[in-house]
Amino acid sequence: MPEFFTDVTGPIPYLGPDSNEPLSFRWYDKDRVVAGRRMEDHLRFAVCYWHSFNWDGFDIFGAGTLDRPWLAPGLDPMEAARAKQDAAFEFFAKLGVPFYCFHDVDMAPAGDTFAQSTANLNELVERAAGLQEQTGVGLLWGTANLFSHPRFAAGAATNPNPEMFARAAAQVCNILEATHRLGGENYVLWGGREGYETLLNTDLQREADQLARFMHLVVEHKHRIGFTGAILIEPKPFEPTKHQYDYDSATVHAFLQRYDLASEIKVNIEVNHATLAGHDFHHEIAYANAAGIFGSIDANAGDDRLGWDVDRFPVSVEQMTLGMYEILRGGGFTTGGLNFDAKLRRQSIDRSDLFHAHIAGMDTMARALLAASLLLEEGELEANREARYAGWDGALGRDIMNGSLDLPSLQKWAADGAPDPAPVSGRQEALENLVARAVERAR
Ligand code: XUL
Ligand code: CO
Repeated sequence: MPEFFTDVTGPIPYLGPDSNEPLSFRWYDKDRVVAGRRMEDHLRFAVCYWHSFNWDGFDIFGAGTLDRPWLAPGLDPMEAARAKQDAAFEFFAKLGVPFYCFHDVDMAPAGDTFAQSTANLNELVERAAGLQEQTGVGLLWGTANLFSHPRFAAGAATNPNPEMFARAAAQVCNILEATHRLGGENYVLWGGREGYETLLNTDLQREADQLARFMHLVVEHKHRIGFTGAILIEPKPFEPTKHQYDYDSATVHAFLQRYDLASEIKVNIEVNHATLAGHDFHHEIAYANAAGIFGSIDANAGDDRLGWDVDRFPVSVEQMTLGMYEILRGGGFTTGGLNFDAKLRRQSIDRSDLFHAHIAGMDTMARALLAASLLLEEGELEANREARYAGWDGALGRDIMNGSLDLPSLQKWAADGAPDPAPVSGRQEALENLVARAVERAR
């Protein structure tokens, strides 16, 4: 196959923090053991097919700017898809990532009929299986695009027309089976248009029931075909719809409990979706861990002054340290990983820009891992947290929590002359200094 990224030999080497070589890792040293695990196994990086290979830089104001020859109009769609696949796997291998992620339509062109689309997908999935074997790159997750085609304008599972539901289910059946065929470690459901624009035409109750039915169908089929990966929902509060049903981790958790799905489905948390929901990234992880539904991460970044999904590559070590800290505190990834659901800026038109973007993201996450594991190892944050709640392990705390004290008993406790409880410092600034010191010292 002809090379596409001819300027880069790869695999990108680790040359250490003092390296001036732009095409090198300064922090991501995949075999280095951190907190008992190789960096590569901790971070489980994945490149996403859609932003990197299936997007030519178009936005709502203008046409594509990027050099993606397989997206040019008029090509034979299957030939173009093969060229795209070759360039994608060449990139994964040269970058040196263990995983990738894709939507059905990123890899395979839609045919004139559903049967033709299925045949296209199956052919390219077989080809991907061969490329995975050749390169050693695995599939972190597959997913269905149920939002781009005009038929899904009013939603897929939540569409007012059951025929659209059926069409979406058929599509998911194909790509779930393809994900299984490719040894995918997870299957992701992003409810792209599962939401509403106006309540004036929307039946909330029906749409929630439909969405749950859809999820149950996916879970049933996962077990039927013996797919052992995790099913993950990716929360997002809005965009494209005004109100998305899978708003954030807490909303998704409530939905899963309401429809008896909490033991079957977890969440794929995306940084920029968390911030759009008005949360910190690490809040979403901590919530998911506390609820037992943490799955995987879409690593990217928003922009402090822009209220939409800009999907930048992550470059803030501080922000990512707090996220990695919550991930490590929860025990680290099992089937999940860090998928760069991030895209180049429209002016980054050199082929090598895709390498620079991923190197920045991977080094940022590697530094964040080092800082987070230093914080955990030194243990001051956890010791502080434990000391702060120590009263709950004493007699009063235990009796409140085990139900042996009712309101009148607590009234009696206060009336019997218990001393007024004295507030203690929350020490926020001191703790923030601990984090800053770890970020500075982590090597
Ligand atoms: C959209 C988004 C998607 C999902 C997969 O905001 O994040 O790319 O990750 O459909
Ligand atoms: Co995403």
